[in-house]
Amino acid sequence: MDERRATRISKYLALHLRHRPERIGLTLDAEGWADVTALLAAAARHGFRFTRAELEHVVAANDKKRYELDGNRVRAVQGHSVPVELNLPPTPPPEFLYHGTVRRFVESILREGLRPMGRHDVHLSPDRETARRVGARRGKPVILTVDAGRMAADGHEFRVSANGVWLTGSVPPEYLRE
Ligand code: HQG
Repeated sequence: MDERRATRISKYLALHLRHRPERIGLTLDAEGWADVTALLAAAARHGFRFTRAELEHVVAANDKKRYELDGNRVRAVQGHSVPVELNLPPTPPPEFLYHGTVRRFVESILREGLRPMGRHDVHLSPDRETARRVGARRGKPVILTVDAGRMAADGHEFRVSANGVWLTGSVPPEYLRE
């Protein structure tokens, strides 16, 4: 498939499986799953037509494995702003995790900690290179180190999404350094 079309479908999925299912009259269940037949029909009704084969290709080839298919169901594995219960088990994190951001946010982050902003959880990366890419979406990246081991020892819960993103509710400033 043409890479531009794959990206277009992926962005369409992100919008409707993470943020605004109601925009096309789609319903997600409590765990974020949408019925594939219903999704394809809703998209077509709203002027964007793609096939099940194209959906399968996008899910399989997606650079960050953002989506998962299970029979006739599809969902985003993380990144939601709509309420979903992904039922990921609490998992002990590595000693350090990383957060990629940009300079203009750093002062506020070091003062008030990392907050989930529009999403359910703060997203953390397992390595500096991934964090650098996350930060680079917004400008010259700045990488913050999160003392995840100490957070966990102090009772904070961590989960890891199917595509390797570490999730936690918030990161207080005392666990953060540049
Ligand atoms: C910042 C992408 C000021 C935070 C990526 C970030 C990731 C604060 C922005 C995933 C703050 C939120 C998530 C505070 C946090 N003061 N700024 N107290 N706390 N921020 O997009 O981590 O392509 O919601 O630094 O690869 O950038 O969508 O989070 O800049 O995995 O699959 O507020 O999104 O994945 O932005 O990215 P986001 P993120 P996908």
